[in-house]
Amino acid sequence: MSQLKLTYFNFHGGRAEPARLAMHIGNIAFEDYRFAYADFAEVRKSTPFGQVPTLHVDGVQVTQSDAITRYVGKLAGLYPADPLQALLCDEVMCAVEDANIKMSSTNSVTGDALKEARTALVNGPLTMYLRWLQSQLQAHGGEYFADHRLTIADLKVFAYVRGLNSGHLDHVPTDLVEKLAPQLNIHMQRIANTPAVAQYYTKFGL
Ligand SMILES: N[C@@H](CCC(=O)N[C@@H](CS)C(=O)NCC(=O)O)C(=O)O
Repeated sequence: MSQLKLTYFNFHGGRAEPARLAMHIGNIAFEDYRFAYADFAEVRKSTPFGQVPTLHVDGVQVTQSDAITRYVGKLAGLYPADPLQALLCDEVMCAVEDANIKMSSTNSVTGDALKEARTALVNGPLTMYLRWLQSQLQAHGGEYFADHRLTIADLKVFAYVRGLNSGHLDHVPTDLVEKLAPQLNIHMQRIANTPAVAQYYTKFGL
């Protein structure tokens, strides 16, 4: 088995959370290297794009969160073997990543401009993505996004919905998901209650 080291911020969310969860669920040993936000300026110097997460595989550094999640998802048995189910899984992950990028574009905005940008995001793209995700979930049986079982698409949406509900994103109402796409909260709870996921957060006292 390759030696794996995942580098990301020291919080339970964001772009590395699906990979962390996948490796925990799949019993894949890895170094979970977490750093404080204050250390980001230093850490980013060692990454090709000044971004995290990165994954070192036997010392070779790899970027791009979804590529990393897909790789560890395959190791963990959480990625569909069937090409069509893999396509559906990827589609959901890419849509969430597009939504992440739109949110990231507002991160450096402050004051009234932030309120305006986030409100426009909530009423436009976020509404669209959340409704679409809910419709995808329902179209594929209502429990999981692809393959009729837990895949990395579920882990990606789980981390995304938790982030939106968290109250850490200024001007994103914490009841947004509940109002627009309540099935996604039910899905989030289903994933949270999956024994390996529940055990993972218990380990951190959450
Ligand atoms: N496409 C990259 C984007 C990574 C990314 O934007 N990461 C954020 C943290 S979640 C970051 O490092 N931002 C700093 C920057 O882009 O300058 C991926 O999916 O890994």
